[in-house]
Amino acid sequence: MSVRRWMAAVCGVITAVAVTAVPVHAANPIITSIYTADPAPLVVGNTMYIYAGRDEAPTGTNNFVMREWHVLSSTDATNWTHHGARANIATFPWAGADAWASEVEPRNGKFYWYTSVNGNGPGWMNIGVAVGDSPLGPFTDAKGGPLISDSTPNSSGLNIDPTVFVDDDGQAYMYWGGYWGARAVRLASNMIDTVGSVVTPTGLTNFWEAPWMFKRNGLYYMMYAANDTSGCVTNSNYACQRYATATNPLGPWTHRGIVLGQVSSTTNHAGIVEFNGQWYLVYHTADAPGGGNFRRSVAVDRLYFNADGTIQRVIPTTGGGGSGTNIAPSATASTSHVAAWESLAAINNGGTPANSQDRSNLAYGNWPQQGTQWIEYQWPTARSINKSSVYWFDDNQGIDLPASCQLQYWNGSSYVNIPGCGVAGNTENVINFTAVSTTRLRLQMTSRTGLSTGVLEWKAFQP
Ligand code: FUB
Repeated sequence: MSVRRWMAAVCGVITAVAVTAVPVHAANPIITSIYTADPAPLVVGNTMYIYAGRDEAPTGTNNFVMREWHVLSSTDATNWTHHGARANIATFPWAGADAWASEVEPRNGKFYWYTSVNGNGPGWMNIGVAVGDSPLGPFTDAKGGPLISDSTPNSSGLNIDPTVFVDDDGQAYMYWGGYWGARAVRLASNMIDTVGSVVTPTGLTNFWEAPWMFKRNGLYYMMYAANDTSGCVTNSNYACQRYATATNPLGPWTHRGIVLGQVSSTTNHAGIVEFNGQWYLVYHTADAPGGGNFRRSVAVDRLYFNADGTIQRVIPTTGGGGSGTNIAPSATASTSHVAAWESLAAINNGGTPANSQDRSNLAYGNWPQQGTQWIEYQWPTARSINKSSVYWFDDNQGIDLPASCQLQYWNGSSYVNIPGCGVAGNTENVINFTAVSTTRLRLQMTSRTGLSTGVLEWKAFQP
C-alpha cells in the first residue's frame, strides 16, 4: 500500500480576517469563488454552518497550501452565504503553517474551533483550539499552545482532523488522527484541556484519517476516511468514507460499511449533520472548474438511514447534470453465481478499470458456470434509469468476454428487455434508453462455448 507524504507548505502569516458575507450558488460544489476543503457542518438554531479550510495551491502545485479557515451558512441547505475567513494561522501565535481540517463544537454559549495546524516547535501537526462567542466568531486562541502535539503520550502518527463530541451527560470526547492512527481522549468541561490518557480506539476498520463523530437514537457513529482497496478505492492514494457504530462513546466500534465512495480528489473528508429534520453529508471533491487534489471544493448531499440505523451510501450529485448519476453503488447486488475467489462487490464499487484484465478494484466472475448467468441491482424504492454501462472481465483463462448479453428492468411483474447490450473488451459498453422507473435492473450474460463470464464494473445512471 502506498503512503502519501503530506508536504508541509511554507505559509506566510495572515493577520487580516475577511468579514464580508457573499451569497453563493446552490449546486455542488456549493462554492466556486475559492477552493474549500475538509468541511465540518454545525447546526445552530435554524442555520447550518460549514467550517472549511481554504486550498490556495496554484495549478500544478502538488502540496497543500492552506492558511485560512472559512465559514459558510445556509437556512435551507441549498443557498449558501460565504462569510469569508474567520480564523487563520495567525489565530494561533504558536503556529506557522498548514491550516488543515477543523471542527467547531458549541458549549455553554461559546464555540470552540478545533483545528489541525503546524506549530513552530518540534514535530509537525498539532491540534489547536480557538474560542468565540458566536458561530462566526471572532475567534481567538483558547489555550496559548497546542491541545495535542507530537509530544502528547500515545498521540497519533499525524495529529490532524479533530472531531469533538459532547455527550448527553456533558462529557466531551475528541477523536483525531492520520496515517492509520485513530486516537481518542476525554475533554474537560472547559473544552480546552484533556482528561486522562489518550486511547487507541478499536474497530475502526481500515481507518486512515478524518474521523467524524455523532450520535443518533442512542447509538454512536464514527465516520472516517479509509484507503483500502477492499471495496473502498481503486488505489490507496484515494479514500472513501467508512463508518462504524458503538454503544459507548469510546468504543469498541463495529464497522458497518461505506458512506461515500471514492471521489474526484485523492483526499476524502466529510461530516454528517441533521438539519430541519433531514440528514446531510458534507464532503469535498475536485469537481470545481480548475479543481484538483490540492484545489478541492465543498459539496452537500442528502444522507439517508435505513430503519435498522445503518446508513445508505451517498451518491454524489453535481450541478453539471448531463451524463446523470451512477446509482449502482446504492443498489443491493445479487447474482446467479459468483466464484468463491471473486467478488460480487466488484460490480458496483465505483472502480474505473484500465482494461478487461484489471483486477485492481476487484472482479466478479461466475466460473465454472457456463451458458446464461445474471447479475442484478435492487433498490428499496423505484429509480429512474436511462443509461447503463458494463465493463467486462476477461482473465485470459476460464473467464472470457460474453458471446451476448441482455439488459432487463423489472416492471413490477416481469423482466422487460432493453436492447443494445454490447460485449466489447477493454471499454465501457454503454446503453442509452428511454428512462424506465424500476426497483430492479438485471444483466444477463451468455458465455462463449466452454467458458464463463465476468464483470469489472456495471453502472446504472439516473438522469
Ligand atoms: O486538507 C488537509 C488534509 O487533507 C486534511 O487534514 C485531511 O483530512 C485531508 O483532507
